[in-house]
Amino acid sequence: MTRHTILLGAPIQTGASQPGCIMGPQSLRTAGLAKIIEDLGWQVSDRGDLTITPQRPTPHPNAAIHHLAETRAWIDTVREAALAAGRDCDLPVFMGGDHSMAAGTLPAMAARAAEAGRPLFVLWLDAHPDLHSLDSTESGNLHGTPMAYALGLPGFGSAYPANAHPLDPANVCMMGIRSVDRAEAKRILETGIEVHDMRAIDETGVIAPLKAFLARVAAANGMLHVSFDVDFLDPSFAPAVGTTVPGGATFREAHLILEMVGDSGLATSLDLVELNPFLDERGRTARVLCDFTASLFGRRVLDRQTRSY
Ligand code: Z70
Ligand code: MN
Ligand code: MN
Ligand code: MN
Repeated sequence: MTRHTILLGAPIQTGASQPGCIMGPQSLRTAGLAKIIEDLGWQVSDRGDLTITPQRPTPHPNAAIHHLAETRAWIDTVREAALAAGRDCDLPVFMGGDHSMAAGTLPAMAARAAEAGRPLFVLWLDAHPDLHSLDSTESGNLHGTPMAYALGLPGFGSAYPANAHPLDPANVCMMGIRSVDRAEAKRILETGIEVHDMRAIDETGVIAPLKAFLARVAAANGMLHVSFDVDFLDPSFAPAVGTTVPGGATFREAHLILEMVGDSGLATSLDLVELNPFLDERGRTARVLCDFTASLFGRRVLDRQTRSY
């Protein structure tokens, strides 16, 4: 049976440090994302871009926070539309937008998994753990908060919607992490989240930890959400991101990860976030993201007779 994907644009940029992510979904479309997935045998529907209505500013005791009202409105809008897309296809692709989008997609996919009676697992590919709360963020950039919120951690008050389906930290696997603030490091220890920082990846490679994680997802009959932040990648070949952090994943590491996830057949949703086309060089970052998405959707250099995972 033909599998079906829905592309959904969330041109949110209020959570980032600088504007530009508003163009993310259009850049991915321009790079041919729909056709690339169609050519791999999938049925593709593009639901276009979500919008929010203008918001009145909301004050918050943490004065560093900016664009709280808009970001909150985006979270509500994204969550509802993401849940619908999750119900309506096999593997929705949420095209950001900055990573605050995941404060909508993660709870939506958790709700979707709860409906299906399955646990939700999350593969988090990012330079950052995004484990700030509204109380702890010092930059005030709300793209630094979605994972803490999705886990149901404290420090959000009622400024973000109540999270009815908090993620189990034991079901989260982070790779590529190389920029962690003090409050975030504390939360990594407290929650026990599996974090493969860049040093760990240099020491062990990506294959062993990813195989082990995918085996856990399969054993639990879990759903698997992949949240892909452009800054996971090394900025030398993926420059279109506001917060470049040196020492990112190589082209080959990222391909391998998404091919392995694709081979596993376990992925049930994907975020593509933080693409800032204003900072791109001749569309190369958008193209690279399309390549990695193709790997997840089954593109291979050669079919393999035997697979070791
Ligand atoms: C830092 C902060 C961040 C993404 C940058 C960085 C957060 N921890 N997240 N880019 N995706 O400002 O809170
Ligand atoms: Mn991020
Ligand atoms: Mn529910
Ligand atoms: Mn990041």
